Amino acid sequence: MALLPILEFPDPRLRTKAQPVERVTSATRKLADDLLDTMYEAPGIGLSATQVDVHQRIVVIDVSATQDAPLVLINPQLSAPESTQEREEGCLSVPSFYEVVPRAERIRVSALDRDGKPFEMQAQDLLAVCIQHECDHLDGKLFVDYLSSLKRDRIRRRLSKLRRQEATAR
Ligand code: GNR
Ligand code: NI
Repeated sequence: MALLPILEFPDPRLRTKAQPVERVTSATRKLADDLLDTMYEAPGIGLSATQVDVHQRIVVIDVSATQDAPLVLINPQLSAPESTQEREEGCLSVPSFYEVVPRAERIRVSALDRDGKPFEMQAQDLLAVCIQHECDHLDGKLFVDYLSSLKRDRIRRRLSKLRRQEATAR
């Protein structure tokens, strides 16, 4: 069990495009397990390797109410986006800010699982949102990028202010 520090907006490392995993090894599985530990501890419903400064295409997700249905997606690829939904999103890299973002309502996903085995799934509703949110992270994209620059800059300023207050309170 290992908890990894999560990068926060506007850290430029969050803008890195992650590389495909060429071979799923014990190191890949260790990273997936550490991502799950970190996600559950946060707590969150998803986490990407990008957010812990590892630039490989790995994400973990658990949208279950009981937080006992971990999903590991390695080299995820989205297809067949259908319809749209607007849901309030948050992000562990943009703590304490929530905004509505437009996303596909249904998607198909192909990926490798924790054992490196290819699989496909369909997703809708919150799970579809979460997968799209995590895949964006792997491409260096954040949910705040869908907002107006006015809103994004306001979030950036408020987060910097919070960070400064934390620093001086220490
Ligand atoms: O914990 C999270 N909640 C969430 C809520 C709505 C849409 C997306 C998310 S993902 C987020 C965790 C996170 O930042 N993953 O990258
Ligand atoms: Ni996020």
